Amino acid sequence: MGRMDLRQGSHGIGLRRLGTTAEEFQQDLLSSLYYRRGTTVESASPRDAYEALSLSVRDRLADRRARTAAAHYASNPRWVYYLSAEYLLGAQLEQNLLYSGTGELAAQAVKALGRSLEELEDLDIEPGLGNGGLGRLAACLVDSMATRDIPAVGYGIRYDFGIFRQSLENGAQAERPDDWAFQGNPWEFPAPDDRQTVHFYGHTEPVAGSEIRKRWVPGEIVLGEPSHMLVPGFGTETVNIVRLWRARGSEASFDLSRFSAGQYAEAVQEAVRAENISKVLYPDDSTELGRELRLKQQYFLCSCSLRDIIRRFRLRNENWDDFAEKTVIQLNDTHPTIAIPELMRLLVDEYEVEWDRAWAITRKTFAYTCHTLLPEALETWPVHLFERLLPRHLEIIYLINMLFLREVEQQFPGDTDRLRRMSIIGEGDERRVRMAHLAVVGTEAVNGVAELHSKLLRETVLQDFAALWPAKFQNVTNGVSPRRFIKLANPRLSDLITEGLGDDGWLNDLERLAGLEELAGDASFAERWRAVKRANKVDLGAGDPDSLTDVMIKRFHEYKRQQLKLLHVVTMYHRIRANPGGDWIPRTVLFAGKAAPAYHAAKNIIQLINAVGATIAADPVVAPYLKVVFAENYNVTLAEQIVPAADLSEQISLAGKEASGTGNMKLALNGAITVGTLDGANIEIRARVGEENFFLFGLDAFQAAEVQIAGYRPREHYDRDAELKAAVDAIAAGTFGGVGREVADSLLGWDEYLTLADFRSYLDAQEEVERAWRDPERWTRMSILNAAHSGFFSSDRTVADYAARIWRVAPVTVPREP
Ligand code: HBZ
Repeated sequence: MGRMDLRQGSHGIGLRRLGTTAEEFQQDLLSSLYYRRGTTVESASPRDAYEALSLSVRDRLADRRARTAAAHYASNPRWVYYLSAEYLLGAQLEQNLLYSGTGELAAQAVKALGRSLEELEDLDIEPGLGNGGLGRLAACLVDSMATRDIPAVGYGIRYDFGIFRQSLENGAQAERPDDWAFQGNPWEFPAPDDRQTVHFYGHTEPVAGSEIRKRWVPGEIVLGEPSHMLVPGFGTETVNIVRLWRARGSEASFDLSRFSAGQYAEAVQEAVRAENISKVLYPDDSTELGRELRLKQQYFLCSCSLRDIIRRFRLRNENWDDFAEKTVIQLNDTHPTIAIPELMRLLVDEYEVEWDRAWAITRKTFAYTCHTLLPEALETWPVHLFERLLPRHLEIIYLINMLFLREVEQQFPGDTDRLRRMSIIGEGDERRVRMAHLAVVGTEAVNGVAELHSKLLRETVLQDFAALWPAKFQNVTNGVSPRRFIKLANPRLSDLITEGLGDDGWLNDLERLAGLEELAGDASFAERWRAVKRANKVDLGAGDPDSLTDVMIKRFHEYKRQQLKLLHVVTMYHRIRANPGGDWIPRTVLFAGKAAPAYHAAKNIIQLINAVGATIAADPVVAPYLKVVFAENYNVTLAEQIVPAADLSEQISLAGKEASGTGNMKLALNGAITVGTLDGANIEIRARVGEENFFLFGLDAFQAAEVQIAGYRPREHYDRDAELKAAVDAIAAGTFGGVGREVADSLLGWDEYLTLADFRSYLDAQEEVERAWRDPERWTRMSILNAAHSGFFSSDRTVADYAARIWRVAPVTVPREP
């Protein structure tokens, strides 16, 4: 591969064109097996068959990839570079069969190997290179960028170990490493020619004749080796790439003399240290640990990617003044923010661009997306750590900060408090670099991920910055890929929608789902809609398919309030026990999600859920009506199975805490009805699907803030509400096991996320849920209308918004095969 991928396609080389008939596909599959796996039909293992199939499918995208690269090279377009420490791409085989249009051919061809497509799809391991929503958003956006023909590269880290594998041991979360590529990864193209060198530690030295430029003498040198995965667009010719960097020791990191002296461990220790940089994804999704290795990962990603971006720029351009015209770099949260001082360093120190000019280029090149409001998730790094690890970057940050504060001082003379608040360097017990401030100062645009989130960013966390640069702040509401989360995840519903709308054009024009509105009143269509949901529930096998399937699937975090759902479950348990003959609606409550391994309170909640579930399952009075299921190891693949089967979507975070949510969108698109607060994108979902098709409860963000300010006392709610008291007491008494005490103590003691304050309102909403459920026609209508009016939540629309308002890029059409 190397740099050829940019310069030319395969035309003129006289490559054999890949066939389009089942026989030809079969031929290709057999050659993959024979020549690339080195085995035969007779001795092929299932893994061999999977690999051979994957390679044959990948081949069918390679020609499109070559034409894409050629078209991009020829037009020298403006590029989008998406920098993200995480990508949750999901399984690749089924997606690439769909996007290459070879599903049918492949199904026939694998029969010749005596295998079924489903069996081979089960061997497809997903690269779990992300924690949650942020990583999955990156994957949806690269999908939609390709679908919208936007010249783009996603840059990330190729972790050896992705997000840990979760299992339950005695109902508690246990973690095992995720060696996802243990058996190889057929979807990846290594590109060793494009490897980069990354420096760490050391010191800086003045450069003769320059006040500003410095020479950085590093103390450690590491290699970054890229490989890429193909990112095909749907219904278009474009195939973009995600380029992932893996750390390697340089040749010099192997100490031959030590090895010869028998000191084997010492001989490789430097190489091991280097390779540790891309060894493992940090499994913490909302707290900042401030670990040195994490800052190393971040810099490693940024340094490799920027050099690669510059290499690509220089293939077709010479003048640095064109850089910001040809390049936009989107920072996925603050994790890649070190790219800002790194670009300054490259321009000023290495390319000898004058500081002011370099700063103008840098500021115009970057844009920053913020994904949180939680203060503990805003990254800061101790100055002393920076000084040791990235001494030159700290000097550059100081200079950026000085010039920035001068700008603030001009606008707000004498306002020293403001200067202190806005400084990139925070002065507390320990001086720290505030990455979000650096990200705002060094970019052209800053966006939140839902209307409310963007508003709260402007009015709270980044208020001072919004006052200084109001035009910089924007909203781009998140979205999800309708290909992965409807077409692939829910083939039955996809077929019904296509039939209802007359064609499958909705797959890349999702607002066309609105056409389902007129079918919502059609009894036979509604009947079939219900049958699809039921069949999906049978497939999932979580519980009685006629029960109300109530799902809460997301990372475990106190702000998301799985504990509120649990209080509801315990209350239902009490009610049924008190009145066994009541007209109860059977429910299956399905939880899935991981807790950060160090997040004790979240792990307690997992354990308590399982304990409550076990108690209910063992209770012959309650079990017929209520079942609690915890699905282990939540990941993209599992989401694709649960989402189509959901009736009720739990989106119950404390208002003002969930930046957007994207699971909420996936579920609404698949006809689940939301019970939720006015938080994140729930607000926009409700506005679109209609308030009568959404179960609203709880404080809004403003009220929640007022409650906190007034001094929140959870005990008042506990004392006032007998059912709440009974639920908390049962938990505290250890009725469901020992961890109950700790969970109850936290609820009664401080209840940071106002769970008790929202309890009664939540129960009222659940009663409304049950009223609606008792009327199947009403429920089905609500379900259809949720799907019909969620077309806005396609990531194709998200990407179109970024392209028009932030990136200002135009699509490049890739010509079809001649
Ligand atoms: O990003 C999520 C938000 O919580 C969610 O509301 C939003 O929809 C989604 C996409 O915009 N944030 C995350 O998933 N965050 C992380 O995974 C994370 C990972 C590492 C960190 C911090 C956060 O150091």
